This record gives sequence, C-alpha cells and structure tokens, in this order.
Amino acid sequence: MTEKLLVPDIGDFENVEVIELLVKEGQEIKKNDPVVTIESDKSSVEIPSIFSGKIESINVKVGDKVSKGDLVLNISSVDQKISTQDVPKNTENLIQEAENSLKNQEQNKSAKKIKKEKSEKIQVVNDGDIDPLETKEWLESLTDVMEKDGNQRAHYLIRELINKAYMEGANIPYTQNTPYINTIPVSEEKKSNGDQNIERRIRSLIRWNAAAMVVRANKKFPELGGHIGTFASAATLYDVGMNHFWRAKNNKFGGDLVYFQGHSAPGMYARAFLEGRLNEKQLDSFRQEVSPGGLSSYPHPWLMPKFWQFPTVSMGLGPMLAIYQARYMKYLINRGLIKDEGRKVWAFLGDGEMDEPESLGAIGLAAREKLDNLIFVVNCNLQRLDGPVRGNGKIIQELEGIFRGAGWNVIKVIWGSYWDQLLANDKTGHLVKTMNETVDGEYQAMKARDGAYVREKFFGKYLETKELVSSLSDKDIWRLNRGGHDPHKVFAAYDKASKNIGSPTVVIAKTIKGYGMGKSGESVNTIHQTKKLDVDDLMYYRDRFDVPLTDQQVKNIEYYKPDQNSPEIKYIKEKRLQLGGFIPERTTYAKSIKTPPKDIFDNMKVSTGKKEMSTTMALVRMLTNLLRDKNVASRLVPIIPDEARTFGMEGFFQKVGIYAHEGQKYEPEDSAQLSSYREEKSGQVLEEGITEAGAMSSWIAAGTSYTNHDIEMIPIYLFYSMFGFQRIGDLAWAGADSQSRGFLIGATAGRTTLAGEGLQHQDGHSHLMASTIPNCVSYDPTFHYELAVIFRDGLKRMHEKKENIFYYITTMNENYPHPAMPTDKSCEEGILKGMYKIKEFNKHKKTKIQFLGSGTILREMIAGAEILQKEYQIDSEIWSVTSFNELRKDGLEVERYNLLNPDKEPKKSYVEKCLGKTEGPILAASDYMRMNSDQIRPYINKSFYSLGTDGFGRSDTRKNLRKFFEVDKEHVATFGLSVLAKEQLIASKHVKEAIKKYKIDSNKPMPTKL
Ligand SMILES: Cc1ncc(C[n+]2csc(CCOP(=O)(O)OP(=O)(O)O)c2C)c(N)n1
Ligand SMILES: [Mg+2]
Repeated sequence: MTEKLLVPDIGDFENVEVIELLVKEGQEIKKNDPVVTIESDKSSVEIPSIFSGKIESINVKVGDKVSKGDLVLNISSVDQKISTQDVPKNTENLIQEAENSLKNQEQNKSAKKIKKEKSEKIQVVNDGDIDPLETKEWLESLTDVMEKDGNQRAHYLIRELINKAYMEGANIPYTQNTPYINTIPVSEEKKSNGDQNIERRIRSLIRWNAAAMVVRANKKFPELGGHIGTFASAATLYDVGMNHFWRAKNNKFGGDLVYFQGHSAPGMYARAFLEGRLNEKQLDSFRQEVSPGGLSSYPHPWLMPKFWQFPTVSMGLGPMLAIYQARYMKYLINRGLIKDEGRKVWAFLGDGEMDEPESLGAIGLAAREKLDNLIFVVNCNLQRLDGPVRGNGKIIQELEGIFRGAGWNVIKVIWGSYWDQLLANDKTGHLVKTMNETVDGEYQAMKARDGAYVREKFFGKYLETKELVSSLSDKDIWRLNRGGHDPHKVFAAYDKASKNIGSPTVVIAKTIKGYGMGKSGESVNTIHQTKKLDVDDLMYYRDRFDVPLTDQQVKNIEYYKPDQNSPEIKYIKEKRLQLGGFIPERTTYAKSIKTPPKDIFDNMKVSTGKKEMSTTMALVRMLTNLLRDKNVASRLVPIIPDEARTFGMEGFFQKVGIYAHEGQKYEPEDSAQLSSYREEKSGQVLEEGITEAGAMSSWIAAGTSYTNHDIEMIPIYLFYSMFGFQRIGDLAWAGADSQSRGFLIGATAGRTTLAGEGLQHQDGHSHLMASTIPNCVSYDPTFHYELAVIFRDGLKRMHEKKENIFYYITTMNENYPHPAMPTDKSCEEGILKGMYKIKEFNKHKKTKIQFLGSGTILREMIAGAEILQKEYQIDSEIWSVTSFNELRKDGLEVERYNLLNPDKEPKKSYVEKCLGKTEGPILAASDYMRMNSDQIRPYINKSFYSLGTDGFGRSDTRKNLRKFFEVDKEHVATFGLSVLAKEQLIASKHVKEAIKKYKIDSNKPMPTKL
C-alpha cells in the first residue's frame, strides 16, 4: 500500500530549504532511515522515514523550500511485523528497568536483617533536656525497633516523626550532621583478611623510602622541593586500597581508576620501588626529569606516559575530573560501548583542596546521576599549606553536611580501634560530647604535643571523661589513634563504599599531617613544606616505624628494599597479582578509527552560490555527515553546555538523543516536533547544562577514553569561544597533559563577529590562549572547505594515527556565501600548514600589496583589496591564513634549526616560502588581537603591519564594531594605502583622501583605551 511521507513539525520554521536527498527512487528503506536533509538559516536536520518499504517517487529536489505537511515522497509500505526488534528503544528500556527493579526488590527482601547487640549506651544528658527520663524511654524504644525490625524501620519511624512534627507546626532545626564518631559501628565493620603485621612492615618501608627520596633529592639540589608530610598522613589510606581494593587493568578486566592526590606522588613511587617497577636510580632522579628516566614531581601522564593516568596537582581538578570520569564510564556502558564490569573511580583529595570551588562544584551531578561507581576519599589531616583548614570549626563535619545534603553516601572514619573500648564505656555520653565540642585547631595542637597534654586538654574537660582514662598511662593516651591511620577502620570503610548501590560515596578520614615524624613534623603548621630532615629526625622516623637500617645507613639516607624472596616483597606482589596487576599504570590497547573517505565532505568543497551560511552551521552539517559514517558515527561524543540551539545543533537531540541515565520519564513538551528534546539512556549527546568546567571534564574523559577504557572516541565540545580557554584554561592544560584527543570548537568566535553580545562575550584572544598549550593545534578558518579539510585531517592525525594532539577550531555565526575550494593542488597543504593564496588582483601591474586575513576578517580584506583595485589601481595578493599559530610553530622551528646549524644550507619557514618572493609590503589582520598575526613577523624579512581587535568588546552591529576596531573593508583599504605610502610606493595624499572619504577619525584614541 502506498504511504505518503510528509514534512513533520519542524518547529517555528517555514519554507526550509532541502539541501540533500539521501535516498533514490526504487530504494528499499527502513523506518527511521533519514531521507532528506533540510536546512533553515540556523540549523540543518534530517527527516527520517516513518515507514519501511520501497520508495515509489520522490517529490522534492535539492533547493526546494518545504514546510510542515508538504509531501516528501511516496513509499510502498510493507506491513510492520511486531517482533522484539521492533520494540521501541524506550519501551525496551522500561522493561529492562522494571525487571531490574523487581530483582532489587527480591534481593532486598531476602537480605537478612542485621541484628544488633543490645546497646547499653544512654545518650548524654543535654543541657536543654527538661525530662531525661522521658528521653531515655524514647531512646530505648528506638533501640528496640532497631533490634526487632532493623535500621530501615527505625529510619522510617524517625522520618514519620519528623513529618508529623512539621505538620503540627513544630520548628525543627535542620541538621545534616551525625555525631563526631565513625559512621560504621564496630559491630558492622568488615574485617580484612590481610596479614596486618606484614602490611604494617611494608607500609613502614614505603613511608621511609618516600621520605628518603625527597630528602636525598633536596640534599643534592635544595631547589628541587617535594613533600613528605602529605603522604605520611595518607599512607594507610593508600595502602589498604593497594593491598585489597584497587583492581588493575588487564586482558580480562578494564581496571579501577584511581586519582591520586598530586603531592603524595613520592608514596606511589616508593611503592613502585618495592614492587620492582622502579629502581634506586629512578628514585634518585625524583624531580629531575630533563634527562630521560626522571620521575615527575606530580602525576603527569605527559611526562610519564606509562605510569600516571591522571594529572591532579592543580587543586580541585581531580575531584571534578573524577566525577565526570565516573559519569562517562556509565555513559559508555549505557551506550553499549563497554561492558559493565563494576569498575570504580576512586579520587584522593586533601581537606584543604575541598575549598576549591571545583572540588564541590559537581557533587550534585554525581548524586543526581547515582554514580555508585565513584568513591571520594578526603584525607582530613586538618591542615593545608599555611596552617589549619578549619581551626575554629570541624572540616569533617562541614564536609559531611555538604555531601550528605547533596545526596552522597557519607562514611566518616574519625577514630581508630584504640578508641573502641573508650567509646563503648562512654555510658554518660561525655566522651562523644567532648569530641563534638573540640575544634580542629585543638585536635591539631594535641597531636603536636604529647599524652599528658591530651589528658589535660581533652579528657580533662569533664569529670566523666577524666575518669574514663584514669587507668590509661600518658603513653596509652598518646596511642589512641585516628581512623585514617587504622587499617581496620579504613578497610571497613572501603569495603562498605565499594558495595554501596545507588549513590556516590565519600570516605572522610581523619589523619595527622606528618604522621610519625615526631617533633620535626607531626601536626606542625610548617610540615607541608618540610623537605629536609636532620639526622635526629631521620633516626626518630626509622625507630618510629621500625625500619631495619643501621645508624650509618640512616645517616646516608639509604633506601630500604627487602630481598626479592622476603615475605614483604612476596606479599606485596602477591596482593597486586590477585588484583590483576599494578596501579598506577597507563596503557592503551584501543584500535584506531578509520578516517572517513575523502569524499565525505565533498559537499563542502563546492560553492554555496548565493546561499549564505556560517562556519558554525557548516560544522554542524559536517557532523551530520559524520554521523552517517559507520566507523565514526558511534564514536562521536558531542558535548554542549546548554548552547545546542545557539549553534543550530538541536537536530542532534532527535537524531542521536541526549544521554540521560534514567531515560526519559516524561513526554517532552515538543514531542511532536522533528527536533524534539529526546533524552535516552543510550543517548549520544552530552548536554551538560551551564557548566563549562563540567563539559571540559567530560571532554577530557572522552578524549582519554583510548587509554582509560581502551576505546578510541571523538569528543567534540562546542562552546561560546569566550567561555573556553579563558574560563577553563587550567582544565585545558590538564587535558593536554592527559594526552586527550578530540576537538574543541570555539563557536560564535571573533571580537567583532559576535555582534550585539558585548564585552564579556566577544572573544578576541582565545587563539593566543590556545597557542600557549604545546600540543594544541588551532585554526581560524573562513570558508566551509577549509573547515572540512582541517577537520578531516584532525580525525586522521588524532584518531587514526593516534597523535597526542588536540584541535581548537573557531567557528563564527556570520552568514555569508562560501566559494568552491580552489583547484590548486597545494591548497589543501596550505590550509593545513596555515596559509594559502586565495585571490590575486593584478590588473594594473604597478603597485602591489600582500593582504593576510584570517576568519571573517579575511572577507573584509578581500573587499578592501577590491576597493584598492577599483579606486586606486593597486594590485594585491590575498592570503587566507587559517592559523597564525601553526605558522609561528613552523617559523620557530626553522629559525632554531638555522641558528643551530650555521654551516648548513638555511631552511625556509613556510611563511617565507609563501611570501618571500612576493611583491609589496604585508598587511595582516584577524578578528583577534594584533598579537595573533604579529606572531609571524619575525619569519619574513619584509615590511609587516597588522590590524586587530585589541581592546574590550562592546555591543553593537557587526558593521559598527568592525569600524570601531578598524578592521572593516574601508579601514583595510585606508591602512593598505597608508602602508604603501610609508614604503614610499604611493603618494601620501591618497591616504589623506581615503581618511576623509571613509570618515575615519585619525584623532580617535586606540580602542584599547576606550
Ligand atoms: C590550584 C592550586 N592552588 C594552590 C596549590 C598549591 N598547594 C599545593 S598543596 C597545597 C595545600 C594542600 O592542602 P590539602 O589539600 O589539605 O592537602 P594535604 O597536603 O594537607 O593532604 C597547596 C595550597 C595547588 N597545587 N593548586
Ligand atoms: Mg590537608
């Protein structure tokens, strides 16, 4: 039966042009196959067929204008058979979810209730308690409920009580905090099966070697720096993970991903030394990286590409990157690109670091997306660089409140096992009360003193607590340990964190900065920067951790590594073997992606005729083409921070869907439209919302997918160019260090091209920022074919040849016609190298000038050259400069070669090759600061002048902005004349005339001063 395929609802648009026919008459197609592409002045979308069958006739052709309801084609439809394959994806997801939820319910039912020992503890008598007996009764009832019906029931009743109180109008003070004790009660602690004695010995050796490598390096060269106190506080937190939890990547498993706290790196090297992965010579080259084999100061994959996976030392980036990494892992799973193996992402953070806005900036996303594959460990040693993190408060409680409020599973590990008995004996609750009341400044000061001081200041506060420790010696009191130094407590916390379902977990562990360093460092404000220890300190450290070194060996600051066959080395290796290999380790087994055929962008190499288009739109068209390439399509990761409509990308919503881990639980308002807001569990677009930092973190996760997930992906992050490097520069640097591969697209770029928006939106410097990153390749193309050539080359270099570079390309929102690609064979090479001749005016053969233009300003130069040709009989050659940055890189290299090889034939820079033999002075311009084009000045021995958009942007029309910044065609022509006059090639009267004619105010101050 013949069916008619009509143009569906395309939103507010009418008379939209058909730009591509994707099918032919007689062709068999399936439901949802795209049949034509239509394009408005803002975006292009494909119309899918809603029938399967054979196309009888096509009713539209390229160039036709269509509106909703117009006939596209007739199709002889085949009956739809209902098979499992035809179940719409969403329904499939619903069924799957329903099944999962049933499974979970079953599991919950069968989960045995945890019976508690009857607690004898009675809560402390609070100051405001007017009826302690009644309080006792309520508390006992609660204990009974917990014993009889379990925690869930107790929670339920408490919630009901709170609700009831609210309904009755009671004003309940809000609290996100629990008492200042461990979250996991002793009765629920899972015990480690490790050999604690041997683990302690191993840990002690790692501690020693980590400190020794820093001290040795600084003894040699005091300028090298390094940290001892941080790892000293975190050793147990890492060791328990290394011995029992973190599974390495191997041919059977994808591996857990661990973000190490940057300045705890010496500890990781010290462990790798015991594991036999690093040798003494390497440890001795800590922070001496210039010669090969040196160990980098902090985790830097660029410098140690086989070891480090994640750069973390710029505080705040680690937490954010880890959250988006965990989210991206789920994205890959939900898209069916990797298996769900229960892999985890662990991130180690400092308590001082948590003050960075980025550290907490994305924790809401982690909870919202139910990232139960994510575990934060915050090492609360109560100190940062200068002193206490919260002298007057309690960082652990503060973080607990923040994370709990955001929906995280919070596990506090405050007290070590030596406290268990004391807490059990705290019948009056005065111990917990003291713990609650003591501020971090006091906790820190106590650990810098001794047991007697703790007895007096802490336990001495109340009679009841004094009594509690009356039988303990000062030494015993001193031994009362903190949770983060107790392997049992840490193990129990990690165990619980690993098994948590439905939310991310944060383990907040209390430790001591400079743990074990005694008077020289423990809890001392200056410990962060201590990198030298004198002999006495070293002796103390050796004795404290029973490191088997003689006094002389200590004086020599020797490393200690037990024999290969020692129980310690055997144990450490065995543990890692059981966990699949070593961590950290960076490997990649990803297959490259075959670059799409050359003709994939052919439609961008022909002239658009009169049709006007922006380069942003050309890019979106290109992406649509790429989604038809079978090798590339599934690997594209379009990332947008709430700007899809700005860039005309809304067609992607329907075509590939927006990633949403829960699918779409609602019918979108625009469901009847072609570009409806479609969310799906297997959606491809990462619609990040308004978070450039988050979007960039996703880009890094996807750009390093080839190493962290062994699958090459192609992230394309489109953003307002002004909110790119300027906003997320540090993340871009970390992305570069991580060897991320992918595209950053600075859309709506150019100081004068983005009209209207004004000072804070108009970008005239992002290319200069891009040029600061060594492995960033950047381009500022003008025409669609340039974009196509650049993009395809990017795909090839990054994703087929696996070069560790990334691309920054600016695209603009100015609409103009695009010419066909010049047929000159060298054009493509020129586009990629940074410049090629696009036009020549040589009618008059008298005077000549060279114009170099970039981005949209190239068009002003062409127009300016036309004026000179027509009105002043001046010839010109016009060069499209696709990248001043790339030209400069080439120039730098050539210049260096020539200087270092004085006896060899000098090489020519590419700029020199292009312009060396040309006639006339050079005038260069772009929509960026003059510094952009000035970059190539040194590489051409000719008179060189530049125009640019130095200064603050402002809102106005494009025309007025270009006049203001003096980069419009009239200024190009006038400055062109002026340059020629200065070179004494024409009379200066022509310049004066032009200034008058084009109403140029020569007394106007520089735009930088306005
Ligand atoms: C963005 C940034 N700002 C400043 C620093 C310098 N810095 C390095 S460590 C540190 C203190 C860190 O304190 P904390 O997070 O508590 O870590 P700890 O050493 O105590 O474990 C500072 C300020 C940095 N690395 N990154
Ligand atoms: Mg700290």
